[in-house]
Order: sequence, then C-alpha cells, then structure tokens
Amino acid sequence: MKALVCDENSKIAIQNITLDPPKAGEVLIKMAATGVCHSDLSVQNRTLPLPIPMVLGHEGAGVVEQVGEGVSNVVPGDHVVLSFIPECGTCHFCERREPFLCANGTSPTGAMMDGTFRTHLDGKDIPVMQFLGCMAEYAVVPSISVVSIDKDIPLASAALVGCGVTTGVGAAINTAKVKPGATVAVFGCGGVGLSVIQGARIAGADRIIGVDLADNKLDMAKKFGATDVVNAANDPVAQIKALTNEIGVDNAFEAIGIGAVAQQAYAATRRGGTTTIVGAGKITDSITLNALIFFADAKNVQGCFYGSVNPREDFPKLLGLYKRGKLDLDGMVTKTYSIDEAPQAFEDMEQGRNARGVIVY
Ligand code: CXF
Ligand code: ZN
Repeated sequence: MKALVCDENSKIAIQNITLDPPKAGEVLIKMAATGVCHSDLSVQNRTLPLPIPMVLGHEGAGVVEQVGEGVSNVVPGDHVVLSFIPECGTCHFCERREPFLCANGTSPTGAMMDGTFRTHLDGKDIPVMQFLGCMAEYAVVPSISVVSIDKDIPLASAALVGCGVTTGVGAAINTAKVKPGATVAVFGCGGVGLSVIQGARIAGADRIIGVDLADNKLDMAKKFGATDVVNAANDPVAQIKALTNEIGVDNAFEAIGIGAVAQQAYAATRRGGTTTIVGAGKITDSITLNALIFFADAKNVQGCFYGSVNPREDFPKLLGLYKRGKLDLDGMVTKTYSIDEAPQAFEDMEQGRNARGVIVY
C-alpha cells in the first residue's frame, strides 16, 4: 500500500510499504482522510526528534476494517477519528483524567505498544508517527487510539479533530478557559491558530485579535471569528495595546512555536492575564522572562499540549459543535490532495497557502 515516508535523509516520498494484520488490542483502519499538520513537517525538519525513517501522519479519520483479539470499543464498519495520544487508562495521568498527558502516549522508537512493528519497507521494520502513521491508505493502530463518531460526519472534516482543531479549540476552552467578554490575541493564524480563534469565539470572547505576517492568513482569521487583525511586521504588541486601551489582552496565545513570538504574546498579555504557548518550538529555542517583571505583572504563562483534551469525551463534543454549526470544520479544509500529491501538500503548508490541506483516499 502507499504511504508517505520521511527517509533517513529527511526526504519525503510516497513508498510502497507492507502492513501486518492487527495484533491483540489493535485495529486496522481504512484511511479516508489525513490532515497535513506542521508537526509532520517538524519530523522532517527535525524540530520534533522522532526517529526517521518514519511513516508520517497523526491527524486522520477512517473506517474500521478489522479488529484484533480483545478489542471491544469498535467493530468493523465504525467510523473513527484517530487520536495521536492513546489513552492507556492506567498511568498516573490517565487515572487523574488527564489522558492528553498519558505516560504511554508517545513511542520514542516509532514501534507499536508491544515494541514490535506492523509496517515494513523493503523487508525492514519502519517506525510510525505516534502509533498511527496514518498518511497511508491503511493504518494498524492501538484500539485505545480510536474514537468512534457518527457516520453522517464527512471524514475529511472529522480528520481535523485528530490534531489541529482539537489542539486549538482545546487551548482556548480547556487550557486557557477563555471567559465570555474576554479580550484575546492569537499569534499565528495557521490551522492551530485559526482553531484557537474559533475556540475563543465559541467561548464568547468579545475581542479576538488575529496576528500573522501573511495577509492571506489574516483574511482567514477574520473568516473564523477574529474581530481585529494585526500584521506582525509592524510592532504587533504596540498594535494590540492600542486596540485595548494600552492594557493588553486577557488571553494571548502563541500558535507557531517560536520563542520570540511567545515573548511578544507575553508582552501583549495584560497584567494578571494569561499567555498560553500552543506551538511546538525547537529544543534550541527559549523563552526568557524577566525575574522582577514576571513577579510584578503577575501574568500566568502556561504550556498547552493537545488542547488539554480527553479525546474520548472531547472529540464527540467538538463534532457536536460542528453539527450545530458552531464550529466550522468544512471551511478549514482549504484543499484536498491524493496521497500521490502529499509532497505538494507539504509545500503548500510551508508556503502558508492553506488553513488545512487534507489527503483523501
Ligand atoms: C504533536 C505533538 C508531538 C507529537 C506529534 C504531534 N502535536 C501536534 O501536532
Ligand atoms: Zn498535528
């Protein structure tokens, strides 16, 4: 079957890989749609230190084709969204209902949960991203990584709930707990930033300021709920202050993964407000806080991983918001691609052309 592989030289290409049947506790998914996320690119450019070669893809939806021994949460024919963090249910974090922090949620070797591989290229095992590797026609994944959804939801839109939309909407609603009437600034209006904007809109924020260097992204920000936009080329902090009576915003979000931008988000936050860091930055990059000002301004700074969600509860909630017209998923799918066109989808993402590009099979 076809899969998008990042090789050991960081080159991406469609490869013909072989896939074993699901083992106990696993399911075979016929992929319907896979979103192209910056984290896939971050594996390729080594911002994320996951092993390469690797089958990319961690934001997807599809149909269960076969279940392994002992699987009871889904049956063949079910429509599912894949979660890039499996919920083991027994670790410290799952027990305290913080499954987005599941201690077994990442595979450092790219192997499945039993340490072996279902995917092979040229006779050799090949790692998969986040137990999924779903930029492929089929994927064998842990059953604890899938969440069933209603069959009337278009799978290309549902796929986005696997990562970008959940991360962004969750950042606003769960992590930052944006309040009705709040003032919000979102630095970075790509797929995640646009989802933060949607989350802030759903939470009832009064003022939502989208910040980006690209005017096409600022136009998208307005479409998804930004009340104001600021081009980051000209002192975005001063512009945000000017829009908020020189006070700053209640909630600022960094949705790119750059320390200097996080610093701007912090500076744009009002005294006592909250800065939420949603973007995944480089290990060599840092955020510096002045020890006196950090104390005196009493701002909160927090990280945000996977929108602080509980996938089994929150995926259906997000899709409920979608069904009732409160969360726009269809509009986030700017362009669809065949699996053969996946490299073009990466190029378009790097050029900032899409809210989300989605591979459909
Ligand atoms: C990432 C987080 C690190 C592992 C891959 C997915 N999140 C969003 O893209
Ligand atoms: Zn992602």
